[in-house]
Amino acid sequence: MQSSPRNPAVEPLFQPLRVGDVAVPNRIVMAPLTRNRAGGGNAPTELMARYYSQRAGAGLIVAEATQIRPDGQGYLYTPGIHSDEQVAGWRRVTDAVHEAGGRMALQLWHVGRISHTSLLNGEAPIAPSAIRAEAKTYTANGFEPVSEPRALEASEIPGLVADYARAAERARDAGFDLVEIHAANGYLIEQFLKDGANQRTDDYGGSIENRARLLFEVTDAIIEAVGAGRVGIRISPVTPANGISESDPTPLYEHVVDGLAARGLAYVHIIEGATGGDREFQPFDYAALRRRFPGCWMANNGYTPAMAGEAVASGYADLVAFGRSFISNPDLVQRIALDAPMQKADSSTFYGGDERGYTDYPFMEQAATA
Ligand code: 8OZ
Repeated sequence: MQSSPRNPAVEPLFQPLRVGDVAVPNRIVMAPLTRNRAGGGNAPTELMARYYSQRAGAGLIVAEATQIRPDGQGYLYTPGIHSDEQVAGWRRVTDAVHEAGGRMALQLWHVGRISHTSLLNGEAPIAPSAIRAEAKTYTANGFEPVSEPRALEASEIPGLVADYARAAERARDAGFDLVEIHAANGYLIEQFLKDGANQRTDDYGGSIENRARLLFEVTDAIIEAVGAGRVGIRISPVTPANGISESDPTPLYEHVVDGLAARGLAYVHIIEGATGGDREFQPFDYAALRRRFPGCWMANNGYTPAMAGEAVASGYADLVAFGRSFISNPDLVQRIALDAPMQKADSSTFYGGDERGYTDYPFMEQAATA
């Protein structure tokens, strides 16, 4: 059935592909989605294993953003990948997804300045420069403005890079097929990249080469740990998410993508426009950027199945990531193949809570008999 979908416009999404070292049966990716349902010690739970295994029909699942170390956390109840308990929790998740026939990447995250002292034992968040973001985070007191960060010392950077590599090793030990470096949405790596957040005067600030230095040091350390064929990265050249800004994104991202191409990364995952919002937020030539990268190109942001089919047919994208529609349609791949109706996602249950709005969205057969 999946090899001959009812709607010819989505046929290109059902061609298998190699993504670095990993073979995927279709081009439909579950986007990383923060759901704030980790358990004690920020470890993944059985409920999370159920949620992800329900969605194993995806060509690839990119698990939610996961902090690489304690000061990488910016919101309550997000999972980590720095303790043995967290590795054991993720192992139950990847086992469940693999048993259900799926493949899974872990998104490696450090929030940088998008955090609050109450989540960091009273310490200030770290950032390239001591510039507070115009952004809110979610703490025990609800939504609160983020705290003023402190500028990371250059001497602290080797330890940070090593912690990214250690997290990648732990992800491999937890059974993930790939890791995805989170270099998007106004978090730490993007704070270094973009001039609205980086005013450093050392080797990590100023020129494009310097602002991209942390990204490449992290990428190289992770490649060393798990191999380039198991590493992807997420970027968002023009997003305003979490108060980030860049005065000249085109040359910055040409430099970034050229460096990623030279390193043979498995994939680049790109958010077009404003994250979760306007695709046309700011003009940017995504097709020109894509032509600089020979590996797999994963497109994201507001794609319909027909748009995704066209993006793959045209050669622009190899994979397309879907977010909201995967929340409310665990069998999204089958629904796309059958041109079946889509269920709408309830945004009131996106962040935090229990199984409601998480693992209780019906599959098609259930929906038909409900
Ligand atoms: C929504 C809420 C909290 C975090 C991202 C990790 O934007 C996130 C995130 C999304 O990349």
